[in-house]
Amino acid sequence: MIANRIITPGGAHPAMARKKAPLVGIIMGSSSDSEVMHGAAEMLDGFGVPYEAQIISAHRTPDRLVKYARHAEKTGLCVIIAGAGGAAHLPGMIASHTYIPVIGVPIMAYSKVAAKTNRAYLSSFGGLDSLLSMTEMPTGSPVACVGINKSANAGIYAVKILAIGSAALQKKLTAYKDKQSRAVIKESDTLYTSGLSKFTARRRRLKKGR
Ligand code: AIR
Repeated sequence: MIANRIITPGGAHPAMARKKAPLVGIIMGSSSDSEVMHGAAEMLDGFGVPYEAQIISAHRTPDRLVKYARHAEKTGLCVIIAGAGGAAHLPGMIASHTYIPVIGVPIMAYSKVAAKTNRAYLSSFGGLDSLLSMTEMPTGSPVACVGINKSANAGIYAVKILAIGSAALQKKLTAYKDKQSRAVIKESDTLYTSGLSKFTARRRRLKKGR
């Protein structure tokens, strides 16, 4: 059972009262997705939203997928972020098994091991296969979907869903947006004063130094 999702002016999400119990479930089809999916975790960390992460494959562990849906409802997860590459059925299948909203992260599958052995190491369709698997869900079983590898956006979107019931998260999201705007304006000021050539040269230098 999910605890009463009511607005608590000035307070945290009501479910947060459960001693940092996870509110978001991050799942991925393979350990090879973890690098990409880490972006969602970082975002949730930034907003102080507790989450849990697991590997569930719709094809390799189909029974576990059904069990996870039950587990998610029992734990009281409010949002599930599901990432998978290739024939990415994980978000859709989880969504079919639960009322919890699911945000899909299409992943451009990449294998370092395969790259070393010269086998094909990139998804033949550059992640589009995965994206379409998520967005083309049949009517009645929707999945929200972010761009290819854009797990950070999935994290922010999960926070936005949770913010419906949390004035504290609403405040944090507003501050996040303000910070973003200030950073862009600052960059634009620098560009304006230094000129495009100098600005670009400096940017290239900084990128190289990374
Ligand atoms: N995958 C795993 N089970 C079902 C699917 N669609 C996906 C993973 C990963 C890709 O297959 O989500 O993106 C390649 O997985 P691996 O384990 O071969 O690296």
